[in-house]
Amino acid sequence: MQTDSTVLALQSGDRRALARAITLVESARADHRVQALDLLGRLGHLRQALRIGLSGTPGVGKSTFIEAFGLMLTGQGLRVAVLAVDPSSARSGASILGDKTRMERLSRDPRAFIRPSPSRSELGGVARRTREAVALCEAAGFDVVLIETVGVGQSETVVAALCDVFVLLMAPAGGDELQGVKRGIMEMADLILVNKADGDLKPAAMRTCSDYAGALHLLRRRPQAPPGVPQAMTVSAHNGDGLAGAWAHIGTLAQARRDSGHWATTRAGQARHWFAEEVRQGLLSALSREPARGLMADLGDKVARGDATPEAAAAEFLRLLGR
Ligand SMILES: Nc1nc2c(ncn2[C@@H]2O[C@H](COP(=O)(O)OP(=O)(O)O)[C@@H](O)[C@H]2O)c(=O)[nH]1
Ligand SMILES: [Mg+2]
Repeated sequence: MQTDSTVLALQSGDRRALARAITLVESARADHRVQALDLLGRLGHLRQALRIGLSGTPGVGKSTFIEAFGLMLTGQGLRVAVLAVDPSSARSGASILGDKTRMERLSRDPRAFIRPSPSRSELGGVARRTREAVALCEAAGFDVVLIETVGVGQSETVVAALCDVFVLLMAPAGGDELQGVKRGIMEMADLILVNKADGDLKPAAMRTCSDYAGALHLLRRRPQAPPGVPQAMTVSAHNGDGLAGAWAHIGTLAQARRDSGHWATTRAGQARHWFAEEVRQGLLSALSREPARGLMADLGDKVARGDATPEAAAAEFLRLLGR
């Protein structure tokens, strides 16, 4: 891959160049990694997209919502990228296909770009590559990057570290189910959208929404939050009700955060987080390579023979490795 021409093609917004660049950063091959780092280093920080994290359990309507919301935005002339962080290693081909059919119109829209989750076993690995994909989408001039994740607890935390605004999508539910939402996830949400507020489900959606609004009220107020944040609203991905209101709310929040400096502080903190994460991962993978691996085996033998205590051998290992 020619990195110079790749950078130019990317910055001109070429979607095929973007897709190829994402494939490069997702590759586990060492030579690809070198090229990927070079490419990422050349992108610059001239462009910033609004990064929106979207989480919700399977079936709440994430794909349907992204299709409708994405089309609304592209209809306004905005360019929209959709990325997924899927913690399940074996995301079936059928499920990706299902998403593609739910996002059929958006995937054919020239202003949109949709990329399924990279197939990796551990969430951390997926998230690190997704972060790089976000940077590539920004360089390609996308105005909005939607980062979708299935709500399984841990993945929300990861997505929250990737986005500027975090949206939680919920389904209409009976009062009992409200208890099932983890407090930590509620605390991360900037906006709770109760989807499927249409037809027979509308009354239940409205009830659920006011339940969440009440629950949000009980959370301690976040020091940086502008008035009215977090908020619960009803939407319908099917008929489009509430989507414009949700977008307006997100826009107001993003602007308030830019004005207060919170936006820049958050991004700086996120950059620090991902740096530390890369270091941690780098150290871990160095353990499975030479010279660490051999040293570990030798010292392990010593410990097994009773010639050294585990703690003394570990200290020696770290001393030798640190040299
Ligand atoms: N009534 C209604 N059904 C919806 C709405 N959004 C999604 N659904 C349905 O909910 C089901 C799951 O939607 P999907 O987008 O695949 O959910 P995901 O698993 O969160 O991506 C599908 O049968 C959708 O047609 C909505 O706004 N109203
Ligand atoms: Mg889906």
